[in-house]
Amino acid sequence: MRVIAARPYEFALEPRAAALLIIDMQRDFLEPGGFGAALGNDVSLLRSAIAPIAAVLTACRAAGMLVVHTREGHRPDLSDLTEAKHRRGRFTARIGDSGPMGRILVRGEAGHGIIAELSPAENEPVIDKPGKGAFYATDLEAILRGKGITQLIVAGVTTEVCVHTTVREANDRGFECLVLEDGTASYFPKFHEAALNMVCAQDGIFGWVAPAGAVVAALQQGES
Ligand code: TIU
Repeated sequence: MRVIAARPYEFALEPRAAALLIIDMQRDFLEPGGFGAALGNDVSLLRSAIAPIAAVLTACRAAGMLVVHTREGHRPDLSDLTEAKHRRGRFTARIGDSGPMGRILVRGEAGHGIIAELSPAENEPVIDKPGKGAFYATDLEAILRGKGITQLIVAGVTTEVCVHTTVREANDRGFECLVLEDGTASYFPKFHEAALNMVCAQDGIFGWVAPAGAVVAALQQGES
């Protein structure tokens, strides 16, 4: 067991029963010309999460922990895209339209890929999800249960959208979640802060919040 200094109190990490879950660190959200930009956002705001996630990723791999990556996106024929999601917004570029990184939020296109800095290793599952939550319409839960996972260290983007939805889904499924405060990011810094506070308020109503450095430090300690 490793003790991580966290809010609202220490998190008792059991590395063999824990996975690092990295949400949607895709070019479509972090680079110009993708889905995030099409929604009118300044995509550079998300880059602060990259280095903290990379540090935790290295530490989790060294500890032999399961690492799971997710990607939000749709089939090329858009058959898994709801009409409501497709229609929403008043922007010129929509999901499935062509942009500088290929068709927006479509599987197999350049923009759908995970950024080079956080490339999945060959043995790390990559979950393609059509929704905001990583459990909705995916086999994530089966994979986690099959490997005896009960704890999740959650990172990625954006804090109040796909990270939060996933943490809420995970919480109701009985997983203990620790969210990385610097390994998550939002196009809206105030939402980022509020979303993290919502996780750990009420003595941890959805889980715990900690900086990447606290996770790395705990993983580098010996067993206790
Ligand atoms: N728009 C926004 O903040 N997020 C998303 O659409 N998807 C994810 O958070 N991955």
